Amino acid sequence: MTDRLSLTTLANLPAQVARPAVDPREVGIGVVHLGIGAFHRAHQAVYTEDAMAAAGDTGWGIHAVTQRSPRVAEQLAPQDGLYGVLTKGLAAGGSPTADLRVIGAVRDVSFPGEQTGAVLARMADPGTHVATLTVTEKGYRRAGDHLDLDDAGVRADVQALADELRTGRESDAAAGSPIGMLARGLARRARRDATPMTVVTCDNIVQNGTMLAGLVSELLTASGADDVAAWVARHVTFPATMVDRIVPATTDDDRDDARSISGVTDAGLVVAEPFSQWVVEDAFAGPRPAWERAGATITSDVAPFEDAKLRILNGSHSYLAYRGAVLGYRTIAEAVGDPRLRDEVRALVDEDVIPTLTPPPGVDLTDYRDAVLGRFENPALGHTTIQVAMDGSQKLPVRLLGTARDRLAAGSVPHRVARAVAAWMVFVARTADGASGLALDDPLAEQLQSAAAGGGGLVDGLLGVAEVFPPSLAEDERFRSAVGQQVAELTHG
Ligand code: CS2
Repeated sequence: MTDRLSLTTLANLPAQVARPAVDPREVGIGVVHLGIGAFHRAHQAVYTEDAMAAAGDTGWGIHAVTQRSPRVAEQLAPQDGLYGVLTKGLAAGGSPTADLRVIGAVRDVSFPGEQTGAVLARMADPGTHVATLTVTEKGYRRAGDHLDLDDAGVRADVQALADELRTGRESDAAAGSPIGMLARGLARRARRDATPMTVVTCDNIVQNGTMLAGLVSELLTASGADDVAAWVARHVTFPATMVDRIVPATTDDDRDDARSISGVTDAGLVVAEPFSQWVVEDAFAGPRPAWERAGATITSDVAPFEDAKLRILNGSHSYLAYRGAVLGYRTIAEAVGDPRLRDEVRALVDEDVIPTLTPPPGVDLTDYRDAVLGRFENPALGHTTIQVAMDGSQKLPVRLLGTARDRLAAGSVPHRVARAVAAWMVFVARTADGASGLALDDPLAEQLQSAAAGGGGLVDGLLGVAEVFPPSLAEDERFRSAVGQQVAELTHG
């Protein structure tokens, strides 16, 4: 049996494994992170560790919180919070490269089920200055543009906060939602030292900062905590961000690869591409890690970066995922390797997406498109089409429908976006057929499948799902007929 990665075994790792950039034993906690999935471990945690090293300031360790299961907490606890990032790329000659680096920035991990009290205490601690979030699109529990106050988890958090107000006693009842955890933590902070705080959402959502500020305020108001909502409005900021790094689900093969490099077992390993980018709005309420020293861009206007990334990268990713999965491609690299799909995705970007964008400073959008497609080609990543296809009901509006809306407003019919939407519809229909081997992993799966199979037909059925298609788009005849035409082509063409 091999040893487990830990502070004890760290010293014995072979030289080619990069050690934490700062000594984990010297790191104090300054950040709370909600949603410790693979993406956080390969992205913000790396920037934060590098920032601590560059600035010589070890006060920004991370107290991370899992979402629904204690799994990551159980993986990292025996490893003293350490885990590896296995970066898989290609050398100049085309041979695969795999670099392993151990990250030590995560100093504590809690599972909200039992440890809500510890997380709320951390959020209220005046030594904590920043909260970050990666909870995925569906983690925000939205209904349209608002917080879904009918969601059971959100209701539990509203109740917990309302009880605190009524009884005057702090409640450590298990958090039912990330927004609830955040709002309850901010309420506790407001009542204790009232030190300002910055809350940084790192999910792929349009105007993510403003969106999150709105949801927190709605939860506080629904709980009757208007005074806290007023304090948050004055003392808590919610910068917008653009985050980018391709981080596929870790497989057993990846863990074997890492073990053969390091000689130790790492249950918390994550895999990533070499590329990484983070753009954060310069809107901080107090001290923060020197993320710009680690390569992040801190800027007054994130929108052009965010729009380009969501519409070009994520829009193309979803396109390749739905088209690719239906055509039997297992990975994104295989899908983009099909010249027909590659041409289609380029046409989507050139004909529909780029005309809606303002280039970020210093960025040529055609070069950006090519760089993105080059990243998708990375064969070592093994990023599956089915992983990217997940949660389409949450992703489509962000990645594709804004482009459609802008094109229609400019008087053009977005045929290429219509084809992407059609690809999703065909994918949804296929998942109902047990023989296809495709499953629909989506919070609205049942609703989508019954809409797809309803008497009105696939296109009308799915366009009628208001959680995905706003009425202004669903009722636009130009869009409806473009989608209908594309579904026909993809089904019979
Ligand atoms: C992907 C993204 O899973 C998906 O839907 O499109 O997670 C993508 O890999 C990242 O946004 C890249 O930054």
